[in-house]
Amino acid sequence: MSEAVSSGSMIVVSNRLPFVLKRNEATGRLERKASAGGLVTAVAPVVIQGNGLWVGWPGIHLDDPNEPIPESDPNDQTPTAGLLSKKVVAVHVERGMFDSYYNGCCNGTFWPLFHSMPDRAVFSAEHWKNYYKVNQLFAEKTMSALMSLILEQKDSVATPLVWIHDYHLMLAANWVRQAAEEKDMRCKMGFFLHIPFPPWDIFRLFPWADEILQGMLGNDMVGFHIEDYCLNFVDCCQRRLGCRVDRKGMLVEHGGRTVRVRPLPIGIPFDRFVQLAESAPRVMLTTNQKVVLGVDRLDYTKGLVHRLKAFECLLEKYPEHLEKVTLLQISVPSRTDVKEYQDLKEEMDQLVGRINGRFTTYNWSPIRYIYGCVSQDELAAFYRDAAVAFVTPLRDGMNLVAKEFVACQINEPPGVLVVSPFAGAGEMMHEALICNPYEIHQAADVLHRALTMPEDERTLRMNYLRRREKVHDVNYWMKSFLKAMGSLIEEDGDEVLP
Ligand code: GDG
Repeated sequence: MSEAVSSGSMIVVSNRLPFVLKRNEATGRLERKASAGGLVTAVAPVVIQGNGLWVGWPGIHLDDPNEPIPESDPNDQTPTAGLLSKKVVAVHVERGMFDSYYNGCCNGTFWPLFHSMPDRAVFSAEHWKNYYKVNQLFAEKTMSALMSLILEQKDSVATPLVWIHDYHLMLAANWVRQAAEEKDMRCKMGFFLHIPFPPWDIFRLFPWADEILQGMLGNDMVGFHIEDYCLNFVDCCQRRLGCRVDRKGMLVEHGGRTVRVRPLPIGIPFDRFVQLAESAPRVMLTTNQKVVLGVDRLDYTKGLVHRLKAFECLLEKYPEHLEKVTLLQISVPSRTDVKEYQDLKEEMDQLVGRINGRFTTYNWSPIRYIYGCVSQDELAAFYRDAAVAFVTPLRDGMNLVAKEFVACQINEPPGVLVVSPFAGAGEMMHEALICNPYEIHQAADVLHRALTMPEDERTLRMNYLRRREKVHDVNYWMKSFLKAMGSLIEEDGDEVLP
């Protein structure tokens, strides 16, 4: 599939830049550390080709915020290699304020609340104040980026596009819009939420819910992974703000404007994962054992404790799997300075120890637990050689692991995807086995079914799953966004209206 092309230059605004800055201890110089995520892979080329800009936090607190951002290393092969430092706008935030905004409000409030886990959410006026201020800072930087872009391209007739990402920046749009209007500058604004948008009954718990909705409605288009999240959002706008809405057309009227709401399910760089799977060496445990694979950030939304218990239940209920099946769980450390995440790590360590202590024999342990990050090559090899991917979040916006697994399933006969219905991926990947992670016994039954599924059924299901993900890859997602914004240039050069 050809790459997406935007009619106007794009300014991407995200909490983090598409790379982080690290200080080289030996030289004292700043260096870029690349990020290899699918989002960056799809979006960076559009920003670079269209001479756009990227606004975000550089991942480091600098004593001198004017210290220049380094250019990429000449050997850099990643998608952001061509992103010149003059096209990068770093948002520097004072350490205490950043901590309150990021750990406090984003990860302590919005993350659990939007994943429908309100008991874990902390509502603090102080954190909210800092969230507000940081969003203002991002909006100011975005505004100056927009001005410089318009000055640079003053002869261009195309309207620039501002694309704001995720729950960190739900308030930024209105400030940008108002400033642009005051200065008589044209721009289109879009927002995409990578996590679920919760139902009204959960969302209304947030004390400053009006401001969030108004902030999101500052955009021309608001995108979510799936239709359910769109409908939740539309519902909240109607019930909380009293907006006129059109559920069928997914439109919300607010402040004399009509905002489009669209499901835009994210995809993965499918072909890149296939290539990785084709070239990655074998890394599996032993040839006569089946591997059930789990890959997640260590996060309470991912259902890791439930998963281990379901696997334990499988070994109890179906002893034929003893010494034949291993759960390989890769848990990437995440938000390690937050107590809840430290507690989860402790709970996982104990559970792995208890289950292994209970079942281990002299030549087999039921669980291999990696607390750390593996390389993309290794990851692709694990995806390729696993018999089952056991993707069981309690709640998840989409879940890219499920998609990456099917892309890497190039062996004949293939393995089986088991996915939770509470992930966006569970909603879209119809040929996977669906498993409710809260029902431990049923989850064990589904896992048994996956491990004993006949080859022809595995092949049939996997072929459909792979076909869908290949077509609906991350570049398709990028195009869908541009199309929803009326900014996609089709191959024949025409703009596609929303
Ligand atoms: C948010 C939403 C939504 C994991 N372990 C390793 C590794 N990974 C990579 C995977 C995958 C990514 O991390 C995880 O993506 P998920 O989608 O599963 O989850 P979140 O990080 O929570 O992402 C989510 C997503 O945004 C996109 O919109 O799907 O719902 O929560 O790409 O490959 N990569 C490497 N080593 C590892 O050990 N190299």
